[in-house]
Amino acid sequence: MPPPHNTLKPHALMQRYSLPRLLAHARRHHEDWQRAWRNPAPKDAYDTVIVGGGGHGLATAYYLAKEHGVTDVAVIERGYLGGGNTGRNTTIVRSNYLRDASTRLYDFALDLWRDLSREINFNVMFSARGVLNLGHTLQDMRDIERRVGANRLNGVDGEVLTTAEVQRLVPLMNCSPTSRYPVLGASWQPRGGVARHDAVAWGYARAADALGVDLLQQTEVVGIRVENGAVTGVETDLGFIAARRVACVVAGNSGVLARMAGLRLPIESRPLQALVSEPLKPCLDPVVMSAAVHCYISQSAKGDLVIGAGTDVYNGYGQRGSFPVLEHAVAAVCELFPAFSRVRMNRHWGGIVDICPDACPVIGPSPVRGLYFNCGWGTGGFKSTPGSGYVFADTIANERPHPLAAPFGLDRFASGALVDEHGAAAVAH
Ligand code: FAD
Ligand code: PYC
Repeated sequence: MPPPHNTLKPHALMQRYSLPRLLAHARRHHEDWQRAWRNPAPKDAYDTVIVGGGGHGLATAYYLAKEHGVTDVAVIERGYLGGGNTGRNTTIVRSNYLRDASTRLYDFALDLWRDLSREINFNVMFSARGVLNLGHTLQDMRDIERRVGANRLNGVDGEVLTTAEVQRLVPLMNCSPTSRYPVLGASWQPRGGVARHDAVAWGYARAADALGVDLLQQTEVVGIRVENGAVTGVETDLGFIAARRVACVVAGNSGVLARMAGLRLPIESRPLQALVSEPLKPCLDPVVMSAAVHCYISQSAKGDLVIGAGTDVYNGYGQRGSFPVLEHAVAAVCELFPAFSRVRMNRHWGGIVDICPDACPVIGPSPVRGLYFNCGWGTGGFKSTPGSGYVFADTIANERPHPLAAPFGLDRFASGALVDEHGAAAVAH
């Protein structure tokens, strides 16, 4: 362990933590760890196959087993669990959407977040530190008032704050009336916050495994077999796995999976980037989002600033984004928080987000019998992980849409009953 205040000189620190000593330490203290989940060989057939081992796929598997007793389930993940958008997002959780259908869905998820650590016996570090959505123009403020009003009608917490109230919550923010886009106020959702994203994947994985779900990592689905209009299983790089039901939960790869079954989804896949700074002492308590200056920022429990950007303007499947988008987000952070201009950035990365024309998800059956899709969460699906898994599991088990999922079927793109949430998505795309 390091001495309490690191009083050692750099060369003494180097000696104390030299590579051989670190390796010896690792050997001594990392022995006999139990596996968090089994590493089973794939069976020839399952009742239900879930493609995609992100938070949504794992949560779906957990609730299928826990709530519906469906345990003959495999989650097939081509990489490692949580290695997609689940482990790449900026961890913001809130439910302040505009439309009734989406507000209810996200608020159902928010309720599940509050007890999730206990539910799955894994600390997901949900921290309800509150979420601010800043307004910089009169139109922003009108939209904020409308959205907070709509939230309250749905029983969702929300307040409209003045500039002075925002400044009290975030003393470091530049709220000067002479700034380029002055902060005129904000919406404030106190129950919103952040959670530790990879813990969510690990927690659901361990809990699902304990209920008998097979987690098959490093296994890629390369085809979907359909006979007489019904799904019969998936082709993987390890061979065919039969299944009565197949649920695709693959975020930015949803279009690719749909094509394997001869379907086209109204989804575009785009890179979305984020970055983290070096750790700082606590200086930013709530989550701050600005759709106008355009950045979102929070401080993690470890102290680093977690910063997000807009999507790239082109479609793509690379888990990296373009430099101008990143530069724009960092410029926005410096504009809102001049003190952060001296903070060094440690890492940045990208994920592939799946965006529907109305910025809302697809949860439900497809025209192929037994084939389900949960996708289109775009830039905002982390917050819904528990709720999405819960309602999707219910939809699959009962072979009809859960009432909260019903407005989010694929049929809305034919009927025209879209649920436009571009404003509340709060991320430029
Ligand atoms: P993923 O976690 O992407 O899981 C899908 C999995 O499917 C992947 O692991 C992938 O490897 C696997 N897969 C794909 N194809 C195959 C195949 N053929 N065979 C087998 N497996 C396959 N949302 C918020 O609510 N708040 C935020 O602050 C936020 N910030 C974000 C910031 C960034 C930079 C990004 C990229 C996203 C952000 N999001 C946010 C969105 C959120 O991360 C996603 O909506 C959510 O995590 C999607 O979860 P998922 O389980 O559906 O997808
Ligand atoms: O949906 O709240 C959100 C969000 C924040 C950052 C990316 N998405």
